[in-house]
Amino acid sequence: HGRGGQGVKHTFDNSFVWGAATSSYQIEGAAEEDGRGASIWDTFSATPGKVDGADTGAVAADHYHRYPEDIALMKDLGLGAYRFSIAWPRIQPDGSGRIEQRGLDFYRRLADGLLEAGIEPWPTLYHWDLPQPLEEAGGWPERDTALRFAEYAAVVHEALGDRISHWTTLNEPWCSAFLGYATGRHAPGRTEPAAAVRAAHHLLLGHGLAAAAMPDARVGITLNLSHVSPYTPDDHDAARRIDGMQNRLFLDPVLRGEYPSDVIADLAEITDFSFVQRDDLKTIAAPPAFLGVNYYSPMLVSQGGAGPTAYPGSEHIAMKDGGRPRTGIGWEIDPDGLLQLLTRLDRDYPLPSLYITENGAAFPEEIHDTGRIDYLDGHLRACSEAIGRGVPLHGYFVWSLLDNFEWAYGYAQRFGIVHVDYATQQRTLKDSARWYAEVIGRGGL
Ligand code: PNW
Repeated sequence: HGRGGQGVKHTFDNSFVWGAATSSYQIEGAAEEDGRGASIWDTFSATPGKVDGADTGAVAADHYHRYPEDIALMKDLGLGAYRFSIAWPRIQPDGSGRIEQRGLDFYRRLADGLLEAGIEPWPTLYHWDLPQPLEEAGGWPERDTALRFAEYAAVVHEALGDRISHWTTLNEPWCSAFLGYATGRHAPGRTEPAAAVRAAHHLLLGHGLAAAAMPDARVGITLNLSHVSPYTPDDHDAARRIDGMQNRLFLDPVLRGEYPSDVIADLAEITDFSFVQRDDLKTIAAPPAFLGVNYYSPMLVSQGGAGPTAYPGSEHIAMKDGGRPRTGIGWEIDPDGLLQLLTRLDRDYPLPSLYITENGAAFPEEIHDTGRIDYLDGHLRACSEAIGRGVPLHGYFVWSLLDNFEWAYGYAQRFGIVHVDYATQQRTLKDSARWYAEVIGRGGL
């Protein structure tokens, strides 16, 4: 600690990475092109009642065809880096074995176009589009899925390794495990708490095995973390539990090589962790090159919930309203929660470099999105403050570059700094994109 201090406010050094993020299923479309196989999100979004408006990612923002235009737009904004994800079913339509060259070629063209525009490509290997055949074999609750993921990672690394300097294995394994297998709000839509915990472990194992399968690569992982507070002084145990499931269940194995003992105890009636095999934690804890942090909103919790939640074993805990303003999707806005989270990470863990790999907001305004500018400005101030307090934060990616398929909300929720007219696929810069370009241009707020 000790860098900065009082005098240094809202400044980012020259090497700070200014980026924007997307993911494959949310923007690409072209779901049946060039040999792409089906993913769990194709299946899930085609199931009545799962996605608002019965929307699917079949066309999305048509980025698969429009990527040259999208790269040009990123260049105009002055982005230093672009975080995107690689669709596993484009590379291995069956989830293992056979490799689809046309899928690899697409990401090679994308990476080359970015490099030519002076933008660093930051691929994520898994942003939720599991090949459907692997779900049919049991999905992430099965250990074999982790082995298949490492096989896929090796294929992609072999093909693109010379172009990529920062790899991310997983995006938000909490969502994959607990929204996918506990609440069923996300694909594959299963509601099996014990399987969800196994999924969490096999996702983490997949991360570790993938990192080991990519020799000499700089490999990190992205977690969705939150700042969890008790609603009243009587709610400290509720906060401990939710912090355990949301944050420490993922942070501790990756950064310390162990599962938190209190979380294991909390889950005792659901699972005994016997799926953890010898050396798994060693594999998971191979030091990551960086930790990606996705932050949107804080959590305020109390005793007294009822029924199934995204937190197996914590069904008796309720999420409370902190009384702060909310974004269009209904998430509370609290930049201080990001500052608290970042300083807590620095205090409690041996940290590698940190990057905010997602932060942003959904608002209904089409072009004049002052709410989004305020949101981003507030959270960047929190980043700057954290850096001033010694947190090793080296970059920031806005979620999202483009309006896109917002999972269970479909196209109704728009996170883009660039507006997409889905009827014409026309892109229009929102005021927040112009604002962000100015921030990047001057290297800070
Ligand atoms: C993240 N939750 O998703 C994802 O990484 C993005 O793909 C997504 O578009 C973005 O945040 C905005 O939602 C989340 O319910 C989805 O806790 C849901 C939750 C958290 C993150």
